[in-house]
Amino acid sequence: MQVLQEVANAIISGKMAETEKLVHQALESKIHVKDILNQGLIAGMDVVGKKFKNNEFYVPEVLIAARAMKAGMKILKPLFAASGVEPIAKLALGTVKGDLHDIGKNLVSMMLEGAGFEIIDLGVDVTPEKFCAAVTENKAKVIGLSALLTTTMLNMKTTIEHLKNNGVRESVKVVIGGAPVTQSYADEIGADGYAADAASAVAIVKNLLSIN
Ligand code: B1M
Repeated sequence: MQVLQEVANAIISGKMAETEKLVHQALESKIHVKDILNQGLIAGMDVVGKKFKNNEFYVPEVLIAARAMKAGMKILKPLFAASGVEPIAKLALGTVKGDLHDIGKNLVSMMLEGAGFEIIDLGVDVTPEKFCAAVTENKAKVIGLSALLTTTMLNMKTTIEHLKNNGVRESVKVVIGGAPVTQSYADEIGADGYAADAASAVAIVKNLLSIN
């Protein structure tokens, strides 16, 4: 449908007011909320993720696109329950204990939200206990750990150990990322996945949850 392609294009070019106008237009045309979400907002963020991965887009373009996506989401969210739209899965994200860097984590959060996940953003300087509570209390299916310092990436290991010691490791997938983190570190500490950037994080989480 033409209007859904226009919603996606508005997101790709980061036009917030245009996105809002088109989402309202799509609703007035009686297009299903699910289609506006999947073929409009999510389709747009998908292209943004690919362009970011290919270095066609940089951080500012992604942030502007995410702002447009969030504006569209704000209109749709109150309609989700009545339309039977369920988030793909609940995911808790945070920057590990001792670490205050959150720009990358926020990008990952936006891309995952744009892909249809419900995000619990735990913020920065997140203790292993808080990550664990996101699983036991909020029933997160995935936890995402971000670290930007060689000193704090060690707290990824501590967090995984804490999950193990509290008997919840088997009930959650753990994905890690951040500039100093590597696949071999993920293997070493027993994480389920490692993502080098925000777009790969979406693909890796979907893969871990067997979502195509
Ligand atoms: Co800090 N800092 N910083 N810093 N900082 C770095 C990381 C550093 C490399 C700079 C340097 O020395 N060249 C260095 C770390 C050295 C090291 O450990 N090897 C450093 C240092 C030392 C420090 C302080 C210790 C400085 C000091 O006080 N002496 C201090 C530590 C504070 C603390 O955390 N306790 C500190 C503080 C700060 C600021 C507060 C000033 C600020 C953070 C602001 C904020 O985040 N709100 C800051 C910044 C901005 C940086 C640099 C310049 C930029 C980081 C960034 O945002 N990159 C950084 C140097 C650099 O990288 N050029 C530096 C952009 C962002 C989009 O990329 O975060 O890598 P990134 O995220 C990517 C991927 O890594 C991945 O996807 C993202 C998008 O593609 N990714 C994930 C990230 N998390 C993921 C999670 C996933 C999957 C993918 O799954 C869950």
